[in-house]
Amino acid sequence: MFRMLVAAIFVTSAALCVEANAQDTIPLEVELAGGQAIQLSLEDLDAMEQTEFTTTTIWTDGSNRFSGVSVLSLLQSVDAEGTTLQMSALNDYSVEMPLADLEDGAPILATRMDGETMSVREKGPYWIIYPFDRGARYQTESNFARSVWQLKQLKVLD
Ligand SMILES: Nc1nc2c(c(=O)[nH]1)N[C@H]1C(S)=C(S)[C@@H](COP(=O)(O)O)O[C@H]1N2
Ligand SMILES: [Mo]
Repeated sequence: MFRMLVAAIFVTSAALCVEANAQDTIPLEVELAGGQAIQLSLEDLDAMEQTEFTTTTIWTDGSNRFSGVSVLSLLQSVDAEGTTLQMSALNDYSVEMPLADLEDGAPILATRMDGETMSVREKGPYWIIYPFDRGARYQTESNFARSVWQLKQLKVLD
């Protein structure tokens, strides 16, 4: 009986460890217009040029520092060509935007808030964020709709 209990505790804690580490291992999928799909790990994203800004958002309290990769430079680094970017979340929320709307450093694919990775529960592991506090032109309904949290895939369409 005691041995079974110890075994049960061991199995349970092993399962919890897997869950705790899972956020770091959810890859971002980038699919190009030609159909090629690239999987980027957090490590891959960290190896790219980093962009950060501090802003308030309508979903968070106070100011937070968001850091990660500029969506424009991420797509340029994989030679993405097309007209439209489709961004899809783990919950199958999905939104499309013209590639031409991407600016240098806005939005970013945030990998961290205040230097910490975000769990799925905290809208992670990846969150599209605009520098909303930079000006009213960033605080638009379409930018809110493009602020996809729990981001799973970027897909470039022709
Ligand atoms: N993953 C995910 N991101 C999302 C959404 C969603 O349903 N799932 N809704 C979007 C839309 S349409 C808007 S307007 C805002 C909605 O934020 P709210 O639900 O806090 O109003 O987040 C955007 N990001
Ligand atoms: Mo929305």
